[in-house]
Amino acid sequence: MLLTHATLATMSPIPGTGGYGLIPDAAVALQGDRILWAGPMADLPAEYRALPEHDCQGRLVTPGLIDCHTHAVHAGHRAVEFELRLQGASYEDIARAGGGILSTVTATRAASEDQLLALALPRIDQLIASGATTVEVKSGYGLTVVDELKMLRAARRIGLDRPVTVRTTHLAAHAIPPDYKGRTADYIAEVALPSLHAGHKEGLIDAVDAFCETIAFSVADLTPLFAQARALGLPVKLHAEQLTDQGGTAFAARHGALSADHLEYLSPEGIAAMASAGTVAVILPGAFYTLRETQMPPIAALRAAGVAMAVATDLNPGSSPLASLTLAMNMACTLFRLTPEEALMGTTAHAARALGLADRGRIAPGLRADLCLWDADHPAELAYRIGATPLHSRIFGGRFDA
Ligand code: DI6
Ligand code: FE
Repeated sequence: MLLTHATLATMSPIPGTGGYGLIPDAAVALQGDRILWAGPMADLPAEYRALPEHDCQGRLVTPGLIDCHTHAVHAGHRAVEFELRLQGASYEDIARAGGGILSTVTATRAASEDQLLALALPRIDQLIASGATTVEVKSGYGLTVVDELKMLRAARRIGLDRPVTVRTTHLAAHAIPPDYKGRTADYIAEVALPSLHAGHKEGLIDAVDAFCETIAFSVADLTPLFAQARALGLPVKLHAEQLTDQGGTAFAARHGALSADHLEYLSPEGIAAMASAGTVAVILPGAFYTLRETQMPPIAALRAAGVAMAVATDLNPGSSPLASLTLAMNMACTLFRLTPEEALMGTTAHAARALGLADRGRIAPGLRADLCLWDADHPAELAYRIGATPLHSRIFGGRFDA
């Protein structure tokens, strides 16, 4: 296929094209699920001119968007908790009283794998409608070996039912279930590690994550888990410094983490550790917004240190019931002062890095043909609109959605 008359944001800047790698009146040649060529119409090699043509009529064309942090598989909702917070309860108060993550655990344990899949698909459809072509999905609401595996299997099946690549992340170290209260090391030994081994054996795990927080796990608790992940050859990432500074980011960076996520309370030492390890900072404005946080992640310092920033929805029933990547980009700009260019880099090239995927996130020869066509003529429009997604159409693996 040959896309013609596109306004291309390649996110692969070449001198003179700015950070978006913007090419007006461009063409993109696709073959199978790969990009063959992209550049100005005037430079289109003769050999591609005979390909079946799709005229983009000047529309903006970007890489397919990537949501690199979601908890899209879960049962139940937490609207009542939303009401409680509006009456003054904090996220931590609710978690300590046995609500919060643990209430979603109860609902998720009660659901079958088929039910979890059926509940996740409409959420994934909303992400797809906002331009997603790759979505990461975490476990973490099972907290038993059987239920963590059930979540991972449901997550894998999403990619069979929908035109989207799913990357699965093991997050058994998300919360300590009531029967392990005060026995964190036993939980890691009896649930987190065995579910990691079993899930890895079944090919269900692309990365390992954990929640490093006073209400969850400490760096010391997580040391055996990250050591085991690395021993299995699995990359790690971490929910770090969301509510307090636990030194989780520096710990994750020491394990070569793909990303550290949230980061509101990140210290200068944490930033330096990320910069030297090449760890991506995943910014999650939906959780900041929902919890009405006031401490902002240190965006200017991350930028100054050259740390790549990604933007994701954190789609989950408690702290971020957000199912739109373009709205996440808008929030990242308005709440955190990312530039629209950083926000789009954050849902394309940098999100790919946060997942360890070298074959997507930019428009360049050899990369996957995952593209979005937008009813927009400038890439800043994607982050600028609030709750309106100007997606015109999507190409996944070289094919337009039916
Ligand atoms: N941080 C988050 O933002 C989600 N998990 C985490 O560790 C929230 C999960 C939830 O509240 O259900
Ligand atoms: Fe999260």
